[in-house]
Amino acid sequence: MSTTNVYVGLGSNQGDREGHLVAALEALSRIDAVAVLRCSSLFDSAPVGPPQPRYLNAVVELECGLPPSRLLTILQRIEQDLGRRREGVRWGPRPIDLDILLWDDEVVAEPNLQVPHLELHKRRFALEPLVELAPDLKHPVLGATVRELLTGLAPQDVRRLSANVWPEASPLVNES
Ligand code: A4P
Ligand code: MG
Repeated sequence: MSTTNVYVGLGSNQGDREGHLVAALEALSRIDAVAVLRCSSLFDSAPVGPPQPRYLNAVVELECGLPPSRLLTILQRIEQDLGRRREGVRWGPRPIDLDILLWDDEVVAEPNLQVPHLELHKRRFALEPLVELAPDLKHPVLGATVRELLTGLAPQDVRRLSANVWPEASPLVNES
């Protein structure tokens, strides 16, 4: 089975934010064709979009043997299982949001899935954790590395929390 390195962004700004991120990771690690390779630190970030509580964000690196559309379906099921309801508010508050940020150096352009994520290069809350994991990754459309994209961004309120806030039992424990 051929596998791909995939980067998934996690965000939560409702309820037990940390608990939701950990639960999402645990759900991902239970999927046969997915291996969780590495996790970033946690980042506390001001919301982008309408007024709402602050987010907890992170990025994980997966090894994935599934096609992109299949992983998207799985991510959406995990979001639902963790209480996500789609209420039509774009960028509104949510217990968990799982976005596919990068799929190796591939470009995916399907009606319901665009990778790289269309907002990735504008978002410090996604780029900061991604740069922590893989600063030299190239954005396959823009041609710049994720570190370069981050350097060019306007300041946003994104605060790195200590790397070891993940609970000990969690597969999210950062090995760095
Ligand atoms: N979709 C297309 N491409 C992708 C992709 N690469 N990954 C489609 C995941 N989904 C993708 O998403 C809407 C549709 O996007 C999905 O049906 C899927 O087919 P959604 O999760 O239902 O709705 P959404 O999340 O409200 O919309 P959107 O545009 O995906 O929002 P984002 O980009 O997820 O932003 N501020 C901070 N500080 N931290 C955050 O994490 N997150 C958001 C949500 C807003 N503000 C934030 C944060
Ligand atoms: Mg989303």
